[in-house]
Parts: sequence; C-alpha cells; structure tokens
Amino acid sequence: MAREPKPDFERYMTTLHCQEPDRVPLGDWHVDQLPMENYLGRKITSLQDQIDFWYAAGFDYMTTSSGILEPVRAPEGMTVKGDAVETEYEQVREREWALEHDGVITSWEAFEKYPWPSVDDFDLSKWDVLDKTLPQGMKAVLVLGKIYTTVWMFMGAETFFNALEKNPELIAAMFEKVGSLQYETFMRVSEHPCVGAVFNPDDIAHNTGLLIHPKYLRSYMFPWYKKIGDVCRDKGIGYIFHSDGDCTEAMDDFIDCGFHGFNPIQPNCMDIDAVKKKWGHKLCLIGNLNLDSTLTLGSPEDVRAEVYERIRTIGPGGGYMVASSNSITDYVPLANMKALLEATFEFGQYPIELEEGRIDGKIWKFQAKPRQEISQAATVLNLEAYVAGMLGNNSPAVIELVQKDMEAGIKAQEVVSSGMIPAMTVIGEKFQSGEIYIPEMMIAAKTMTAVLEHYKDQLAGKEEKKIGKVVIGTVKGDLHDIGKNLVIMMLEGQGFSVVDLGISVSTDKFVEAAIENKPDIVALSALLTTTMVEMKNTIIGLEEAGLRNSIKIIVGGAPVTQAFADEIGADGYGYDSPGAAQKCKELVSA
Ligand code: B1M
Repeated sequence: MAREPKPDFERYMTTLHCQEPDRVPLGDWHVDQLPMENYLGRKITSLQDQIDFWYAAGFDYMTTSSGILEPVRAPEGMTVKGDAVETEYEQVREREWALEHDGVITSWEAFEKYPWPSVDDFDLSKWDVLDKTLPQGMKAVLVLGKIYTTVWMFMGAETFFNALEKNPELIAAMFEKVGSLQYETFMRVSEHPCVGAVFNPDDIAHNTGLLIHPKYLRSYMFPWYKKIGDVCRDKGIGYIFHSDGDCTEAMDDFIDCGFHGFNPIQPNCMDIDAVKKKWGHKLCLIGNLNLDSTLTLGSPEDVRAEVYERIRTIGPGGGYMVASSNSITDYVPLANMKALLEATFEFGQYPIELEEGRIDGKIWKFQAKPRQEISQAATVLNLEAYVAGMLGNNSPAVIELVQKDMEAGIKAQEVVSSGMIPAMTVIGEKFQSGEIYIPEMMIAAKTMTAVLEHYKDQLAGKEEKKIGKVVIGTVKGDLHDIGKNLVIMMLEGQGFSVVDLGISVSTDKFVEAAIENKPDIVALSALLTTTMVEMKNTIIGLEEAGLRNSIKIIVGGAPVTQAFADEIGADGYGYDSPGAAQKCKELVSA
C-alpha cells in the first residue's frame, strides 16, 4: 500500500471533542470479515490479523466487542439462518440471528430460570493481549452497550412492545439485568490502558422516528448510558452512541448521557447539515456516507465525491469523522471501500474550507419526507372513543362501544367498517405523523383482533366482506420483518385477509403461494439494498408462471422508492404500513 499508516489516537479524541485535529479521521465501527480479508489479501483468523487490518487501512484504532450477552448469540434452537447476501466475493456467507419473534424471555418464569451469566464467566484475556500488542499510536475502541437491542431481542419484538405497558416490572428487571452486566463489563475492561473509547451500537430508531416512546428510553436505558458516560468522562475515554434511523427526538438525551459522538446519521433519515448546525458543537458527527446507494451501488468516483462533499461541508472546524451510514458490509464493493479510505486521506487534511464541485460524481442529498396530516374522518361512528380504546389496549371498552352501536341497530359488519377500520386509519396516520410509536400501532392492531374475535359469531358468514387477499413476505436474503408485520396489521385492520410467508422468501415460494392462495395482491418487503433485486426476480417469476396479469404487486421497505417500484414494474409502492394498506385498497378497487 502506497500510503504509510500513521495511527494517532489523539486525532480521534480531538475530533470527538469537536475540535480540529491534523486531518479528518476515519470513524467506522464495524467492517465485515470478507472486506477485511480482501483488503488484507489473507484470511483473518486471529486478533493480530484484525489489528493488522485496522492498522493497514489507516484507522487510529481497532474496534472489538466485549463479547458479553450479544443478542445474536441466542441459545441453541433460537436462531435463524439467513441466506447468503449476494456479494462480489466468491465465498458463500450465511448470517445467523436470534429468532427474536419467539423471544427467550417472555415471562417472569423464563426470566428467573434463564442462566444469566456474570462478568466472571467471560474470557476477557484479549484485553491483556491488546495492552501489549497494539501498534504505537493506536488504541482499542470497546464495542459495548446495546442494552435496548439486547432486551428486545431476548424478549422478542412483540412481547417486548406489549410488556412496555402491560408488564413494566419485567421490563425494568430486564433493563436492570442487561444494564448492570454491561456496566460491570465496562468497568472491568476500561481498566485496560489500551481502551481509548467506548462505542455503543444500539438501534433505537427506524427511518422516520424512534421505535418506542422516548419516555421508556428515559426511564430504563439512558440512566445506564449516563452511568457509563460519567466514568468515561472521568477517565478521559471517548464515548460514542450509534443508532440507525431518525434519532432527532433523542439527540439532547445523548448529550445528557455524556456521549462525545453520534453515528451514523443515516442520510435518508437525518439531514446532517441540520444536525451539524443544531448539535455539532456538542456532538462529534461520524458517518453519513450512504450505504443505501453510493457505497453499495455507486462507483468509486461517486464515493470519492461524497467523501469530499461531507469533509468540505461538515469537516470545517472539526467534529466530523468519515464513515459509512451503518458499517462496511460485505456487499460494499472493495473498490468503494478503498475509495472511502483513500479519499479521506486525500481530502481530509486541515485546514479545510468549503469548496464545492472539485470532482465529479453523484452526491446523495437528504430529502425530507413530508409528515402526514391527520385526517378529520368524523363522519363515522364514535371515532375518538374507538381510537382511544384501541390505542389504550382496552378491548373491554371497545367491546362496549361495539355493543352500544349494535344495540342502536347498526349491524356488526357496519360497526367494523364505520368504527374500527376508520379508527385504525387514524391510528396509522398518528404513526405517520410521529405522534405514536411502533408498540402503540401493534397494540391497537391486537386490540382490534381481540374485539373481532369476541364478535366472531355476529360476524360469522361475513367472510365475503373481506376486501381482498394479500400474500406477503420479506424477500430472499432479508431477515427484517418488523415493518412487514406492521404492514400485515394495517392490512388486516383495513379488512384484507393476509397470508404471511415470513422472512427470506424465495421467488419459488412466492409463486407457489400465489398459485395456492389466489391472492389479489402479492406484497414484497425489503430492507437491504442488496435484497431489493429479489423483488424484481419475484415479479419475473410471477410473470413466467403466467400469474402476472391476475395479480397486483406492491413493494416497500426502508430503501425502496416509488422510482424503484416503477423501474421493476410493480403496480404499487407503500412508503409505510398505512400507505401500503391505502395502496392495496386502491389496487383492489381499480
Ligand atoms: Co438491519 N439494516 N441489518 N437489522 N436494520 C437496516 C435496514 C439499515 C437501513 C441500517 C442502516 O443502514 N443504517 C441497513 C440496510 C442498509 C441497506 O442495505 N440499505 C441494515 C443492515 C446493513 C443490516 C445488516 C446487513 C447488518 C450487518 O450484518 N452488518 C443485517 C442484515 C440481516 C439480513 O437481513 N440478512 C441487519 C440485521 C438487523 C437485525 C437482525 C439486527 C434487525 C432486524 C430485526 C427484525 O426485523 N426482526 C435490524 C434492524 C432492527 C434494523 C433497523 C435499525 C430498523 C428496522 C426496523 O425494524 N424498523 C434498520 C434501520 C432503519 O430502518 N433506518 C436497519 C422498524 C420498522 C417499522 O420500519 O422496517 O422500515 P421498516 O418498515 C416501515 C417501512 O419501511 C414500510 O412500513 C414500515 C412502517 O410502517 N414497509 C413497507 C416495510 N415493508 C413494507 C412493505 C410494503 C410497504 C411498506 O409493501 C409491501
């Protein structure tokens, strides 16, 4: 490699303190194994190999996990294997994740029985090795924290969301258990002189907002982060928080917890220019290079252009590190990863002045998605009461409302179509406007299901009233399903019958299910840029099976756009779950 690595952790710390060092540092916290190996030109089999990668690539640090209570290392039988994500590398790579929808801790009994480890059970000897072997100028960045993610993954998404309101004692106990273990580990590991910073990756947000109401984060999680933050500040250790998605609502909390830096400022969720203006004097910003487009689908020139633009606009004055908008995954082409590294060295020397348009390339710019206005659908039954009952997880109250409406002579089916369904629409709009969060949406849908179950006799024989049938799944290679599950709830709430094929669904499976179920609509969800191509493959598969003319296809998911939907020949696109349900209604009535 032509460039001589000169690690200097002071550069990293100066930047974290929002000051100007000699040059803009690199800031990624995770690089998948294959890109590491391909960069180095050899297998990574030891700690030393990892150090060699971070050193050769030009980082001032290496990151390494505490290895404590990783949620993806669920007990045997509780994991799911994802198909290999297609990459430029030849090696086939399976990914394994905890099967969090069937959580491990779903009750007090399970909590008490679970063999919770103590910090003494973990082998922390690598930190002694790192104390002795890190090259001069380099420090270790301890990846630790993940309290929120660990709790929800151990409990399973739905159990967790429900328990926030219904079982706060269990929630508090889970946060206490996980938080104290992380804290003790941190105290133990941070004694090592090699530890220069702590990086806490804990995804608390999705594309348009926090996953749960911030009041829960403030009660259960931020106090632990502040406790760790206070020690970091005392010891002069850097402290960085990572969450994907739109974290705007929690930015001040991050500052209160003592974080020095925030990563990755996902470019399709947060406007880094606005973030810099509002919080850039207190929080160092790390990331924002677009993993959805530039890094994965762009050319090395596009990557250079984006690095250049970020350095020139966010770098002046310090407090910015170049990094991807999540991590360097194995579907980032090696040439693009190299372009990111080299462009940082080439353009990152201070002093930096704003100077636009020096190199060509497509530069990705943030475009805010307009928030939805809540409609005034007041021509239906007692809408406000239905909304309140459904949001309040209060099926007895909703049952009472239905009862009263039926006693007034309204037929059960009409109570559903003029009471509960419009209420679900309003709830969807509240989600779109950021007024409510994912658990509330899920709870409302569950309440509606419980009420429908209660009145199943009165509603019996009304199956023909379903407005359509949808076969849905997350496409092959993709394990994300929280969004897809919300889409299902909204569809059911709007009167569709839904066949859920689950996650990582192949084209063949979609075709088989379409033949078997004869749906009006096939709905495809994808959260990864690399798996979006599977949507096109599925459309081709349905065409080849001669089903295309009789079935409408709708696509959606965080990286999917209307333009992409048009390009692959889908009939519809849903930006979010209420939007998806609305689109499906339009498709069946067209
Ligand atoms: Co992953 N992840 N993840 N992840 N994850 C994202 C999606 C990512 C955007 C984060 C980022 O870039 N900063 C990124 C993808 C980037 C890209 O390629 N464009 C990413 C990555 C990189 C990865 C891994 C590759 C990480 C790694 O290994 N290095 C890995 C891949 C695994 C795999 O699938 N093969 C991975 C793994 C995971 C977890 C397992 C840890 C977990 C998933 C748990 C689960 O779903 N059971 C996870 C999570 C939680 C996320 C984030 C943080 C949140 C996703 C979520 O649940 N949101 C996400 C960051 C983000 O979204 N900004 C991220 C809540 C949900 C309600 O929103 O799913 O967007 P969403 O659904 C929305 C809309 O998109 C829409 O409606 C919903 C709202 O109402 N919608 C549809 C969804 N489907 C629709 C279908 C429709 C219409 C609308 O019509 C049919």
